[in-house]
Amino acid sequence: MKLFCAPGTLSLLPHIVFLEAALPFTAIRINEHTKAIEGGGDYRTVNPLGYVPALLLDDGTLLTEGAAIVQYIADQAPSRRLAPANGSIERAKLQAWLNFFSSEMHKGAYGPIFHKGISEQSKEVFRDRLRTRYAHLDRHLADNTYLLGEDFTVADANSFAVTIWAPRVDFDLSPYPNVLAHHARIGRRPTVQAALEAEGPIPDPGP
Ligand SMILES: N[C@@H](CCC(=O)N[C@@H](CS)C(=O)NCC(=O)O)C(=O)O
Repeated sequence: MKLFCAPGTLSLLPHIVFLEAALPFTAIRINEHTKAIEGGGDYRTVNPLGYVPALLLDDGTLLTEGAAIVQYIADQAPSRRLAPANGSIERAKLQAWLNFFSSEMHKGAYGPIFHKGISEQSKEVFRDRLRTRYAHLDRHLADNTYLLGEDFTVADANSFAVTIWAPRVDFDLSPYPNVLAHHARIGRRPTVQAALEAEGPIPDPGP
């Protein structure tokens, strides 16, 4: 399996999950801005949408969307217990968190703040949105070590992969101590450290 990545992006999420699952994969770096594939080629011939992450399966199937990719990886390594069983209410709760990070946090807030064409005034609207979403996450983490309770799942990796963007958009996480503690807890996992190192430094300009 080939995982298309770019430093500083959501590809960190499946990268962590692959290492947690202990499954073999090849990481292929792309330039997020030019869409050049390291080693040659244009990424848009792989994923016409041009964004990462994307997972190319050995049979040629291309899977996009971080939330779908990490559930697929988790299901390939059930003994690692990275996602509850399909069809269970716990799995639906996991999907609710993955969707929360994708729609409410990533596309609904972080993405617009990163966008260079957006005014500072508009960015503040999206920082406000982050405030309500992080307040919700903070309340949940007051009573839960991990998002689904006592066990690490792909949802915790998703929280880490988006929350790491906070300093880059000048978003202050200090009002959310439970989020900060959870972020630090996930960041101490050897797989997370290894994924960060493998993804490499964020080029200038960042995403
Ligand atoms: N819906 C996608 C969004 C992925 C996404 O927005 N990736 C960003 C990096 S975090 C990207 O590659 N942006 C470049 C582009 O859209 O051209 C997912 O959840 O996986």
